[in-house]
Amino acid sequence: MQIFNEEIKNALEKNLYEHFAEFIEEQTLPFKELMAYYRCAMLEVSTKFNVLNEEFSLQYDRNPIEAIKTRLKTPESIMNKLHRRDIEPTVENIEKNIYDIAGIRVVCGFPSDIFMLADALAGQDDITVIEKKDYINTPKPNGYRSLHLIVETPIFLHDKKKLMKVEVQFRTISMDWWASLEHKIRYKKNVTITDEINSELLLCAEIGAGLDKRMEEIHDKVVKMTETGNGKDIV
Ligand code: 0O2
Repeated sequence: MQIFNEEIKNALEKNLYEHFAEFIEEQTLPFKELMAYYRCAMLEVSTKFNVLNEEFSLQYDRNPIEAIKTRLKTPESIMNKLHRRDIEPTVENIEKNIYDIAGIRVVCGFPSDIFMLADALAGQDDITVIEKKDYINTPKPNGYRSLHLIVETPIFLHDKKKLMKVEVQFRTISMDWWASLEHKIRYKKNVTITDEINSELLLCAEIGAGLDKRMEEIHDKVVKMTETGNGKDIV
């Protein structure tokens, strides 16, 4: 009986491994291809921001963008997201259900630059905005601020055009600084984040938002002074 059970177990395991090997073989190439498409889409959109920054630099002598960061979601993170949503892990399902595989973070000097750049991107005739989450006018309860857009952009392959989704997160320097540190603090292993820590994080986010507002007001004042010629010597 024992030997019989062992045999069944071995057969089942063999079957499982064979299935797994088949799955990897079938999905690896299409998965790599899909990730390459997302990488191209990410390049397309980040080039658009570089062009906008260059244009502003030439026309208005200023750069609204402080930094552009790009990242492709890792296979592990994609699998976790599918698992969380109870979606079968196939390449088709990844493309159909996950919108933030290609991610671009645009870090700006002032909050108004964020909305100006988002409008400039949305206005381009090859871009379609699929989703918009404005966590600047309506911050998350924990204090998180950013403007998130999911856009669709075409990539041109040798024989076809493919529409790919890209997530763009727009933040000011202070929003980016807060989000990076909050993420580090919140995801420390084996630590429970208390209400007190949450309140402190929220307070820091609010201080950051206050500073953004004041810096923007100072900037506006200086721009007005230069426009009227009033502040030549002061600026
Ligand atoms: P990663 O590695 O940064 O991409 P969804 O992605 O739509 O299923 P959700 O929460 O509705 O889930 O999306 P949302 O609100 O658009 O936020 C997604 C991303 O925004 C996160 O990506 C973070 O990058 C950022 N984000 C959102 N909320 C917070 C926050 O409270 N703190 C920080 N630091 N970042 C936040 P991922 O998927 O978490 O990871």
